[in-house]
Amino acid sequence: ERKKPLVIVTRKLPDVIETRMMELFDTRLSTDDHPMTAAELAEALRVATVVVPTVTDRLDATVLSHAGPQLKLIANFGNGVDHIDLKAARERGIMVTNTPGVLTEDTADMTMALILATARRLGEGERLIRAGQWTGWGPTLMLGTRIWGKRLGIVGMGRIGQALARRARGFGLSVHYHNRHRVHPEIEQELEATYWESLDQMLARMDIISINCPHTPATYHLLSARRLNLLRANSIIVNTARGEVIDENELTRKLSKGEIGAAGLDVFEQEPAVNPKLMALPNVVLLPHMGSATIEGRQDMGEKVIVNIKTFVDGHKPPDRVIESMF
Ligand code: 8YV
Repeated sequence: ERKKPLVIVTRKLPDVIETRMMELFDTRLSTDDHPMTAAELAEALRVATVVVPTVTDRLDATVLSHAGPQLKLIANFGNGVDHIDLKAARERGIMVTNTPGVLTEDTADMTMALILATARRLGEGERLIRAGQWTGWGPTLMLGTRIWGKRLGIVGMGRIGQALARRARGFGLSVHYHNRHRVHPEIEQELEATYWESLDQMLARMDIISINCPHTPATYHLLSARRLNLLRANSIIVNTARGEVIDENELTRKLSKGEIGAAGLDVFEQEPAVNPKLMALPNVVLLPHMGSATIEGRQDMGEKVIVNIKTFVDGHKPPDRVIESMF
């Protein structure tokens, strides 16, 4: 019998996924669930045929330079691959796969939840009660902003952006979007979405902005100081994509000065560090990167990872290739 390839998993995954992986491959699981250090990652890359990282594993060119010749596949547990230096991986002939599709609806739900939470001040209301400071109902207590009839601008109209658009229509929002390419006319029609070729022009006219694009060199600080200046003073901005897409310091400054109405953030530039100034602001809802965090979603992601590895081990091309290997 052929020797099973060594698969190293960097973090604790759902039990069913770990069990299945142990059956299928020579799997080394994470014994104590923590983000791997660069040294631990380097060691994993040195010995494994397949590594299964998550967003907390920074696989930059330096770390990847430790990869042994046997390393053939990085099967990422997650969709975003901005923590992996794809160019360095390609140069070393390492294939990279991700888990698209299975976290679309959950992430769109969380985005909608953040829109509602910021507009209707859910965090503030909760904190009021928990602080024992609720003295009773009042006609002007905790007034939020009505979202029905308002304009939502989606930055990045991929799977998640489109799933958000469907939800937003149900809440009576008009849907606008900016994307590198205009989506298919049929989809645009179905979503009743208005395309803005100019991001600047869209930003200046929206009530709510949602970030749903990946973090790439082209989208780093896409919402720069200059662009944040274009937002209306009472606008709401939510981000379930990647912290790096928004200039977080500038966003914090503008929120503090009342130049932006509110923000709902699931992702940050320096996770898990969150700017203390953001934490001090009442009009900000903060979540610890929970966008895709459902029991079902994590299981689906794990199954995707398994299919990618299994297909690869069987000598075929894995379905969710982010880059092609040279082999
Ligand atoms: C995960 C994500 O929580 O898929 C992504 O890009 O950000 C989330 O679904 C995380 O990345 C898993 O590695």
